[in-house]
Amino acid sequence: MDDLLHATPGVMGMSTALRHPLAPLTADEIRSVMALVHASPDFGPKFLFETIELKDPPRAALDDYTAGKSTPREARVNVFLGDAPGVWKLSVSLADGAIISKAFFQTKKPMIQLEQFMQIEAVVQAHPDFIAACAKRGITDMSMVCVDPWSAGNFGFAGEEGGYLSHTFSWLRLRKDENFYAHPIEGLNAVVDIKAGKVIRVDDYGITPIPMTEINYEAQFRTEFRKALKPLDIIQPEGASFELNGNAITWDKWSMVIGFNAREGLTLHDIRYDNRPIVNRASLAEMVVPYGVPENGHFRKNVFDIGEYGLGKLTNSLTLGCDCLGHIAYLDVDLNTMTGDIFHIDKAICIHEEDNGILWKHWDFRTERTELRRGRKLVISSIATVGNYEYASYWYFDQAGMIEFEMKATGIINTSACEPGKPSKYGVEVAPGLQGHIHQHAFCARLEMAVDGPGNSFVECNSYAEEDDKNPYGNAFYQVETVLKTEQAAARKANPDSQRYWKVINPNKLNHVGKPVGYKIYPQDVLAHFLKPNSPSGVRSSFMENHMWVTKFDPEERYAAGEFMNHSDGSGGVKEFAAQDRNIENADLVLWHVFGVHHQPRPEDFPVQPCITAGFKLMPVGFFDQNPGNDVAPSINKASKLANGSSCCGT
Ligand SMILES: [Cu+2]
Repeated sequence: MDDLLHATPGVMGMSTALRHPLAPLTADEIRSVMALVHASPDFGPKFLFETIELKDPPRAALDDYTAGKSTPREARVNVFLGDAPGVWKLSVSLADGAIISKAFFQTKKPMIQLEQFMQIEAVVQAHPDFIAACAKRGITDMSMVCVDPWSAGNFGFAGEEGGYLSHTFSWLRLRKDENFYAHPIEGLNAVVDIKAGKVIRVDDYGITPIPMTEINYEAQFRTEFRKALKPLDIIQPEGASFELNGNAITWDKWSMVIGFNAREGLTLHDIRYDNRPIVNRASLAEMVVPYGVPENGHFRKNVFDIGEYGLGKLTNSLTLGCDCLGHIAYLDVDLNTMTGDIFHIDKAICIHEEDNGILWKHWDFRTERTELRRGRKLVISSIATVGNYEYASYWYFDQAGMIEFEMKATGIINTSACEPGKPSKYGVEVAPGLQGHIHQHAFCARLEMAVDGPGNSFVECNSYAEEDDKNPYGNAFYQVETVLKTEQAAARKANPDSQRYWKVINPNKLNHVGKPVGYKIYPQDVLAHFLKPNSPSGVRSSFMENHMWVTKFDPEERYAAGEFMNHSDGSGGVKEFAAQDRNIENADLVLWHVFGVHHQPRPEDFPVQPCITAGFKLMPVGFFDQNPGNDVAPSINKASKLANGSSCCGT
């Protein structure tokens, strides 16, 4: 390869012998990548790091690992300069200590980095026009002005061409630790050139009084609490039932490998039940939060929290007994800082078991015999904070072959000010003079399917009422299954009128009634799409135009809204992938499921929002010959007690 850059002393000979080929890069591996780039004559120490992540190895690496052979590790690396445009995309061989490919994208912009958040606030606080606009609103202490670094989108405004920008919104904190989101500084935005470290424009849309009533959520501001409930302890006297070997986990009949990267956060790999593969790789690959407000600067709020910031880099360090209850295993993660240090997140991924109610039950009314199995689930989770919101991702695995993803959105709604009693048409007054705007949280899960191995097909299932001439009693309805054979045919919306759902089958593996084994996905939390397709935000959010996309697996087709999302023009996303219209019958498939929360804020969402949820389930359909939970052993939980104090079962 022409542009192969040869090894730099000190980064060769890395041991990869014991590392699972799908486990994330170690701190040492990330350090080696950074040293290699900084020592390279083609790059050098002034280069900044956007992301450094494992490049997923080919599937054969798993066989090598099983056979005890190490796998050469590769990293995907995006770098940029602080004083010039563009992003360089590199592949780095960790085994050889060499950059093995590089490509330069002059017009692309790196993601906004966590380290830049406070720099953006500082330059806005110090700008004379912004200070003057604050003074007009009665604000004199600029240290109390909180400036949130929103992404700027791609609106083509004069002066913004080609920039690496933030479009900011501001709030006023009245005293230390007080909830500043109760005091929006309405109608005042700044456009910041992040690399130049300067404000290029202050937009003042006019004054709306700042609501000054304190509405806090921190315990320190509350003098009274409701009577606490009695303790609820999760007791596992023999410990947890899962086994972790590095990032590989086994629990009950499940096995998988837990991954993590700066952009998607938590990823799961090689998900198997009873050693039968189901999903090769599962992640939340993109999300966007479109706000429905044309007023003031709010029309620009259309933020891609994964593609523009990265949920991984914004992941919380979790607290035992708070975020996670019971017998908890944590995984730490290591990422890169922009300038070349390790960014370590302690306790970033939480692994534990939860009681899952009853798995199944039947009482035979003739024999009066009852048979019941209690269910349990494995939970793998992480939580990211993106400005005002928290996104808590939970993957659940039950004992009957079901995989579930649940997103819990919490944190603080994005607020603006209004005249008391007169909220905007596009908002809801959650407190006098304080409103939350209508918006959605649209997520796109990317699922590399491998139902019972390679060679899968995509099937749509619709139910219909029978035609009148075949329906003498008017009760008849039936399901029609249709294999959708191309990417364009498989770009689909949900349809509650036909109870539409989809399944991924393996036509090469038949169950005991001669049908292909499969897994189904029911679109339970779909969103209507309100953005005009050719509008500045609509063109960038085109993945929302369908609830399901299916593409032929290509390891380079990774992100639903495109690879370089910040200031993107809408190109390079799943809509383009599917436009290739490849054949997807008996192929390696990727499902892109779009789901989310339609959020008209409530007064109850302030000052901090109780979790609202959206998700999906992958459920076996003919994958097993019968209920796979039949072999769960009967059990009685001896720690359970009657509420009056006596123990269960008369003992
Ligand atoms: Cu919301």
